[in-house]
Amino acid sequence: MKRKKLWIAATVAALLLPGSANLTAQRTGLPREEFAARRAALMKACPEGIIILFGGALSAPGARFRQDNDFHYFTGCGDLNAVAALVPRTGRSYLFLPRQSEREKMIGGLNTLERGDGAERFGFSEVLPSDYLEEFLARNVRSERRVFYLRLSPADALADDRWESLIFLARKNRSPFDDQETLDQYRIRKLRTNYPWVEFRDVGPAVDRMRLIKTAGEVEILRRNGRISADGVKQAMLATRPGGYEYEIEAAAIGSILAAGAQGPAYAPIVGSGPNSCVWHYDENGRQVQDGDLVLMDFGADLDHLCMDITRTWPVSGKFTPEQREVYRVVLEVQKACIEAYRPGATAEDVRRHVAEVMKKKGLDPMGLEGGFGHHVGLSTHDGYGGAGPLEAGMVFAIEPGLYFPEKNIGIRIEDTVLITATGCEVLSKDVPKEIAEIEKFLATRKAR
Ligand SMILES: [Mn+2]
Repeated sequence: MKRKKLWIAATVAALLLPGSANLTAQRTGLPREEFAARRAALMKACPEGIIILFGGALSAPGARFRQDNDFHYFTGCGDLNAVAALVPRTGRSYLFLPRQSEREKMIGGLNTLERGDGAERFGFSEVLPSDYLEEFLARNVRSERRVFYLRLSPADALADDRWESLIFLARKNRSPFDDQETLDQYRIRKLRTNYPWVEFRDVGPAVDRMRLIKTAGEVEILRRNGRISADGVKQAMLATRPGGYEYEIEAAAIGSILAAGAQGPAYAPIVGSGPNSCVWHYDENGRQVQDGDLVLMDFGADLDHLCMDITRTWPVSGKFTPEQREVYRVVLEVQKACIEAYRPGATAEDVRRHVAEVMKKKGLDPMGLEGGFGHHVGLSTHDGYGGAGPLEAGMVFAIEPGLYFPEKNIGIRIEDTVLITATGCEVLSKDVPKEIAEIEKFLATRKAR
């Protein structure tokens, strides 16, 4: 009996020891100095009052918690129910977290408050319990200018940018019993009720401006993600066989990225065979794949909170039919011409013009396809405001032209994620075969099963 008690005590101690804190440790590829530098830059952009950033409060059922993108960007902290407060006048940053019960600590591990290493790990001036947050604001709002900077813009999500999230919210609200306010709306309303004389400003534009241009540290993670995700798509190609299922193709890619250290996919993987290749965001992935089908796979990993977005289309048989080949070639030439035109200073119109010139020179009918900007990629797969202004070095874009002919079961999309460099762009997802001959050669290496 005594022995058993000792064993339990030892187990509890092991769970509570600092050495076992990796139960809640965040795999972030960036050093604490980068998060501290981002906070300093945000305080420079929003120099008055108090900046308040809220972290995620709930984890999706059955899924690992993924921190709110904006919160992650400025803290690196992956704990639930966290709030950060930055005071630009003093340059100090504070992290607020709930105290945990012994039971919570045992089941889920310690949060940063209980571990007591918030300064060391994330560079915060102080880590304080959440029940002190109201008093903190009350105390500081007196000495600071009466301004609160917080996110008044919509929150983004793993796969959706701010404006897409807004659209999905509008769709949800169509149903009269699903139209409750969001957590952000509640937080804003509560702060406005408690501090009606304070001026509220949106921190969103400053945050987006920073997130748009990737740092050297982020570029390294994105390059690694490009390699990992490319390998995932290659494994999926090799797993493709007539009579197999779309989900087997998905499984090969997921297994590959997880084994390489990614946290998961950057969005619900799309594996559309035959008619499903024509549904842009098809993600049921349940159909049996037939000989003669095309498979369109849109896939990328989420690595250390940075996403990758790749699409390839390949023939199940290993050889494109002449009709598939003809459409493929058009999409490929448009995609390559886009990549050629992506460089600092280029506008969507510049890309469109270049694509039109290339197609004319090659004597190809673009079948209605035009070049232009895809979408930004970053902490969210669809990142930022979308491509309005000219390109700048450090931006990361997905280029994803596609042609869809449902009456022929031909849907072809080719997508790469590229980094804008000083002189052009670097294709982060270049390791997946893209030329017709390369694809056919690679598929020929599949093992017979
Ligand atoms: Mn995309």
